[in-house]
Amino acid sequence: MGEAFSPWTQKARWALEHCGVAFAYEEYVPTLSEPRLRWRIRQWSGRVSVPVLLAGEQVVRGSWDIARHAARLAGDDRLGDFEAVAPWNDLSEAALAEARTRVVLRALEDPAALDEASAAVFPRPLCRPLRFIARDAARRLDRKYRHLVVPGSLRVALERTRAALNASGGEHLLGRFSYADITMVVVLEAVAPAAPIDPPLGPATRRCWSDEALAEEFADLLRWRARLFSARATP
Ligand SMILES: N[C@@H](CCC(=O)N[C@@H](CS)C(=O)NCC(=O)O)C(=O)O
Repeated sequence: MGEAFSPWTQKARWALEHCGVAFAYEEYVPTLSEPRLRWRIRQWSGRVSVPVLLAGEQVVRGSWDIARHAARLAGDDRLGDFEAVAPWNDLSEAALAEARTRVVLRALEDPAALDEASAAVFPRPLCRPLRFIARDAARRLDRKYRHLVVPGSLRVALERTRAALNASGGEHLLGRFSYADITMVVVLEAVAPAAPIDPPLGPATRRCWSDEALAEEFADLLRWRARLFSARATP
């Protein structure tokens, strides 16, 4: 279960697909899907978040554990050495935490973005009158995740990615394709979203995710992503 637009879900889906693990994807709608998720993972209190993988009786929570699970099932090192990947995942988590709060705060300022979020749930004519529900959900997301923000993390992640790519031949962070590349490519969703998702981001939501100044400054990283996307199938 995941959110198609969420970089964490994208990490998990990409890892599963790269490892050839078959799975049935189910979309999660914040707040509305929460009771169903809690029931399925038998967790009645405390925070829940997605992605979550239900593998028989086993519940695998979070993109990192899902990627490790996928690698174990693949039985080889096609996602790389997870010890070497871990610092990249930490950078990615910090960058995405900052990006998420930025996206949520921008959406709160943008009625069109709130309505696009509602359109996933309500018929379009109801989105405007029910905008208060989307606003409330966005405020809740802000409260739930704000404490994770370390200002400047997004920029640090982009600068380290650039430096490591320059030092390793320009294509892969750890010399060959690994989960490190996946974790950092998805960070670029918060610069210029490009993940091929269904349904695609609406124009207002896309504005919330985009950062024109960073896109210009880190155009080399966007070109790196384009090369990776064309070199391999992405979820
Ligand atoms: N460390 C987790 C983070 C997952 C996460 O932050 N998920 C957010 C994505 S915005 C989520 O579930 N949001 C919906 C909610 O909290 O209701 C991972 O790697 O999967």
